[in-house]
Amino acid sequence: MPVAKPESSDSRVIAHVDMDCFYVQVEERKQPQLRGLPTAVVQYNEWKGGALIAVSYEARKFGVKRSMRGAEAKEVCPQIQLVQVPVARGKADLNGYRSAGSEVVSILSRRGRCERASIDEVYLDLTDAAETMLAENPPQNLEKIDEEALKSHILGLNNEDGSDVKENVREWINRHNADHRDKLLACGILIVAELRMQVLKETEFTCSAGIAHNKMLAKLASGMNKPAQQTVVPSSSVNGLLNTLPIRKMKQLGGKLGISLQTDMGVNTVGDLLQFPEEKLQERYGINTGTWLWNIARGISGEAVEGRLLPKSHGSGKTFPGPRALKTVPAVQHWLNQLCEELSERLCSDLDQNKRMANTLTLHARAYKSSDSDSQKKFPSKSCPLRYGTGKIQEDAFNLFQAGLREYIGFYGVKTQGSQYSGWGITSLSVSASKIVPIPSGTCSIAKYFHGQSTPHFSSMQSLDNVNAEATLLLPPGSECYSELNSPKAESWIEDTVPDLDLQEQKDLSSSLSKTQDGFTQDISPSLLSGTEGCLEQNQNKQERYITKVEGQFKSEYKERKGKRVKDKGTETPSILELFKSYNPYPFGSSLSQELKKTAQGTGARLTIGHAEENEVGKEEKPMHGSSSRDEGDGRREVWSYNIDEIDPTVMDELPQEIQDEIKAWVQPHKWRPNNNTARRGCSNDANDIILTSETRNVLAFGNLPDLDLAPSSDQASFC
Ligand code: DCP
Repeated sequence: MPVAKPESSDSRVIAHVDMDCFYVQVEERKQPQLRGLPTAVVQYNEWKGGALIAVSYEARKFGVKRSMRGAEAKEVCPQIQLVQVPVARGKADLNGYRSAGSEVVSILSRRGRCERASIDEVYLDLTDAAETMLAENPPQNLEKIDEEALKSHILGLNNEDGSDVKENVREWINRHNADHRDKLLACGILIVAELRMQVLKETEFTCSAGIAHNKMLAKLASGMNKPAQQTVVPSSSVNGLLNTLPIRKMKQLGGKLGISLQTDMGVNTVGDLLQFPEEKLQERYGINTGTWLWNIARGISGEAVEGRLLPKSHGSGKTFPGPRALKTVPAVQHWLNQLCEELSERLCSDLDQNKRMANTLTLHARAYKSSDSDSQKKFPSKSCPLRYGTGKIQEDAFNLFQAGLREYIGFYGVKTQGSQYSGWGITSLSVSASKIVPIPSGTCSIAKYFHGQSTPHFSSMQSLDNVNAEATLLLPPGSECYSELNSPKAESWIEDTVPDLDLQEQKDLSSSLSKTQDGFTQDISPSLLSGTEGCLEQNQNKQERYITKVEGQFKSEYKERKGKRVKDKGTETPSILELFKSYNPYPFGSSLSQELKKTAQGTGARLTIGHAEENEVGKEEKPMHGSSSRDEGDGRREVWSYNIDEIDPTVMDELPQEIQDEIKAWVQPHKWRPNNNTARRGCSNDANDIILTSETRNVLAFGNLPDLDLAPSSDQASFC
């Protein structure tokens, strides 16, 4: 339910910027010969010419609409140019559009707080910039006003008497007797016009904008005059705008609340709400929602522009309508693997570029049962803590799917394995990564981390226990527990996810899915998933430690995925990578390693450090088919498995001297082994492998993690 937020200030200047026929513009930039022609971007499935997802304004003049398929569009506009959306992994690849959106965001954010609301929409809080302009160079003093600003549409400005529209706008901007709020909006007009011109110059994209005192009004205005125009909502025009506006057009009123207002209260336009006292609305919809409704009827909304240039979540999804529904587990697993691979790539680049990590993996699906009395039953969304690495994400997502399917079909009544049709079908699948947080700056460097510790001590059994217990904390979200879904313990790590999308997001999501009912694929834009809540409210400190721990591993994976070899930087301190490549990790000579080995065997936690060529690393990335566990046939489950290139090269130098010495002593003989450039993953008895406990893993890759409030280590046995 929406919550009322009082206006933080009655003099804000907020803009909502929306790109015009965005995907078409991105394609036109790639193929300039398309400019000026009626063009549409179509989905990947070519059936009947593919579903249209973006239509140029030239094509719209012929009556081409997004709801059409290519063949239909050709009927109304034979000369239409149909461009297929880029494809990767058998589905639409939106990366080009995402980065084009980022180009725009980086320009718009130059003048104020900027919130990326979707792949092609941005909110800006320009209050400070407007106040500064008003103080230093007020619009009433301007002799020359930019042409783009003069083309603005100012709601309520009377243009019907045959007067020069641009002249009217100029007068409005230049007014000396305007109140403070209108003067600020006048500044907003100039700033937004300038920004839009900047976007055009630097990206070749046009956009439209709404300028008002709050987000709600700015959003309503931005679509009123498209393409390449801006619309302004002075406070005096708010009632006029809202009075006749259909209630369902308001953000958050597209769903159940809007329906209830229409059917229960007879409210069809926002203006209709004005007749109800606040108390009456509160009585019917609760205090908060009642007040929110009372406010929006008057154009009041205190929602702040969040300073967020990056998406709140990442998602990858695909629909399988009609006969394309997925009807076997292997078919689902195949597509899940594709979606997870894409998700993982995006998580990698987010980490690399923005130093952010996601904490929750969620699987959503839509399904049907062929013989079903309970056809309303929804496929339950499931979440678990997110483990980085494509293989792990694939494995976890598959297990979430299996857990969801068991619940959907009935625990005993379903065969979830094998390729036989079992009476169900999946019509859409998506995976998302949410709860994205910046890596805490203070824990980015292990050296800094150690400096923060009072007793960095690793060799006592006590610290081993701690670390093993930490391993227990980290393991269940991943492989172990999911391999035994029947185990209550295992299932306890998979949480039902009730997507906490706001109503608009739900609407967007459902419309984005339903829009492609007859299409083939539909990618879910990041913003659509932004409200997804995960399951595990981990203590923040634990999360931060977890983040710190996986960062090193993940950075390496990212480098590998990009095909880069980590190179020794000559005169710089030797990297741990090079160290491990030069030494043979066998036999286990030191007391530490023996102790660690013993502990590892006892707990099932082990780390395989080998000498991996890039293609060997690639093996790690291959989708896991069949069993979701990683039993290696020797009764021990592979828990921590790292290839040598997965070790953060900077880590060694940051370790306490005692650990450095011990590790060096322990790996020393390896350098004399022949053939030390290859390693076989998962063969613990192979001489090229090193078996380590989670402590050494932690020490090598991330630093020790003392003082954790952890499950007793005995839990680990039950997982393994
Ligand atoms: N999009 C999509 N599938 C949909 C709707 C939209 O893939 N069902 C993509 C293509 C659009 C982009 O999202 O170009 C932005 O969507 P908008 O709704 O903002 O529409 P456009 O930008 O295409 O046009 P407009 O100028 O009307 O905003």
